[in-house]
Amino acid sequence: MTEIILALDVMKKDKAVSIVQKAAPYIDKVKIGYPLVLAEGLGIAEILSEYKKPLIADFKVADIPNTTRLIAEEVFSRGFSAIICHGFVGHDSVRACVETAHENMGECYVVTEMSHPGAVDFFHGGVAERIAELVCEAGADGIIAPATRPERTAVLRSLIGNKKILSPGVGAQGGDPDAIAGIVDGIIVGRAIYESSDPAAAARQYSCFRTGI
Ligand code: FNU
Repeated sequence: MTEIILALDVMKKDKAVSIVQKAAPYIDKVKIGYPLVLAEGLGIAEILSEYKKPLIADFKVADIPNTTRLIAEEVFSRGFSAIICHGFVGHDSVRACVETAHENMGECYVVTEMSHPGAVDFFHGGVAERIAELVCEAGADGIIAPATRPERTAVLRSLIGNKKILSPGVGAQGGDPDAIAGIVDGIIVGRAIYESSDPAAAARQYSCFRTGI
C-alpha cells in the first residue's frame, strides 16, 4: 500500500481547511510547508488536526544542530507527527532532528535528492547516495526521493532497505505515479489536487495506489 500525502501549499486558512475537508476520504496524511505556515502561522496545524490526518512539517530544516533541535521541538509541540530535514547539512544536524523527532514520538524524513530539474546540479555524482547512508547511520525514519526520477529513487531504495520513502513530483512536476508507487511508501501530491476544480475527485484518482488494486 502506498499512502497519499496531500501537499497543502495554499496561502489561506479557509482554502486549506476546505481542501482537506474535501480530499480527506482519499488521503492519508497532510504535508504543510513554508507557504501556508508563513501566511497563516503554525497554529494552522491545530486547526487542521480536527481532520485526524497526521501532519508532516516540510521545513526542509538545514541548520546547525542546536537550531535544528529548536525548530523540531516547536514543530512537535504543535501536533505534527513528522518533520522533513535536509541531509546535506551532515551527520550532527540530521541526528539532532532525528533525536528530537523520536523524543517526541515523531518521525524524521531526510531529503536525499530533490524532484525539480535543478536538483541534478548538486545531488547527483554521489551526494544523494552518501545522504542515504547517513540516513541509515542516523536512524532516520525515511527519505524524500523524487517521483520525477524513478530510476534514482530505485537506487536510493536499494541503499536504505525498508526505511520509508515519501516521493514528491507526481502530477504538476510530471512524475508518473504508476512508475513510482511500487518502490515508495507515500506519494506526495500538491497542485494536482489543490488546484483542481474538484479536489475530492482529483484525490480519488490516486486511491488505486492506496489499495494496491
Ligand atoms: P506539487 N517537495 C518537492 N520536491 O516537490 N518537499 C522535493 O524534492 C521535496 C519536496 C515538496 O508539485 C514541494 O515543496 F523535497 O504541487 C511541494 O510542497 O505536487 C510538494 O512537495 C510537491 O507539490
